[in-house]
Amino acid sequence: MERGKKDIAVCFPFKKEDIEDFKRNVKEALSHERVRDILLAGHSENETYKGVESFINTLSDDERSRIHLFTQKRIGSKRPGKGDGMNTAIKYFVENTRSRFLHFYDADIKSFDRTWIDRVQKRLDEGFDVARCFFPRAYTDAMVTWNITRTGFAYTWPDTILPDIEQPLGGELGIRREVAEKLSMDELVLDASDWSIDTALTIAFARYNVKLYEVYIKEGKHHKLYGKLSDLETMAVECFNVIKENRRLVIDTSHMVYEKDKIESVPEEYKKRIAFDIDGSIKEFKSGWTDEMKSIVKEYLPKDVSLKVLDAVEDGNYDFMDTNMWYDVYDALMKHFDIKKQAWRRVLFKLWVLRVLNHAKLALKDPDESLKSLQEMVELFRKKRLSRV
Ligand code: GDX
Ligand code: MG
Repeated sequence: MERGKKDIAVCFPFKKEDIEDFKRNVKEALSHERVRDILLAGHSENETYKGVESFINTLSDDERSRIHLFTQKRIGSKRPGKGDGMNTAIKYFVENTRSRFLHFYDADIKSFDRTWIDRVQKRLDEGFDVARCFFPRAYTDAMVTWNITRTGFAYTWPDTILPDIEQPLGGELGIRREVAEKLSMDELVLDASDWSIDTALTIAFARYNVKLYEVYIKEGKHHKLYGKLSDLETMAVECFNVIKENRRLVIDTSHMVYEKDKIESVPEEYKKRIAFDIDGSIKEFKSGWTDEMKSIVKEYLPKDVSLKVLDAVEDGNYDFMDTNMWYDVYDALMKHFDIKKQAWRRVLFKLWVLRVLNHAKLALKDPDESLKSLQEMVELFRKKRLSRV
């Protein structure tokens, strides 16, 4: 660790958060001897923004002068969300600060402390261009990561390192100034104003062939929890769509340096924890089907899949949606999904719910086997796409 320098900017993008958690995280970052700038990129001048503004007014002159509080600009063309926040911060960093490194952490993390900055920065100091965190997660959690993103990367770019990235959606990462400069001019990234930003950044790092390190944060990311799977509907749809939109992009990572920490063992508590309400999700799956949604299922999914999905609407049986079936569904979604149509967005979400429920059943019965099945699913996607003519 280089001592005596203040050369890091830490950004917390935020929307509506518990102000006490947020304040504690800002204080942790401020207390780090190498942190020069704190960028607080708010969604709007809402209650959280006002709360953090009052908190800043209680700080010393030195601390106050290092904090930059602003609201996000309208940069991308998708839904105005976290991506506009991160992109506003990247541009702000490039244009208004002199720090050499930019770190991002979610504002709602309860387990964040200054050692996370050390652990990320250690790899940047070693010469990596990007260091991103990954965490132990419940075996029923990370369902967008596994069933949408890692599978999507394996489907679209099977011969790259992209499907191997542990947590390609993680919002905790550090980058060098040179990488930030490139990102601030990258159309694909700038357009990703919604939840697609994390995927867009991961794709950008692969395209730039950065030296990438994934840092394992063994104590885990404790943050505000989801209640129902429907809390993830927008995220699932937006994360899928950005892969579909960029499916023609040619990416070659054969010369890319990519290293990650080895995971020694996953704590038992993570294996059995259920990340969402199973019965509530079945009810949710069965409700709200319109004729248009049913027609989409009939018209665009392979016949054997569509019959089972339409039966499931009546009986809630999700046993068929295994990893093989999910490949056929994914293939159809990649060909036909249309984000502009509400019925399509709902169908994608419902199909994903069936996959998640199917996985959760296995996770409850045999956690280790269920994790293996997710890893095998990514390899299955990869193999099928590599062997296509
Ligand atoms: N400026 C801004 N604008 N910040 C936002 C917005 C927005 O519209 N929406 C969310 N945020 C902030 C939020 O306050 C928090 O600090 C961070 O972004 C993450 O949001 P949160 O609601 O805690 O998302 P969640 O579900 O925890 O997802 C995070 O982890 C996912 C993952 O690890 O898989 C988030 O970083 C996702 O991008 C990521 O996919
Ligand atoms: Mg969170």
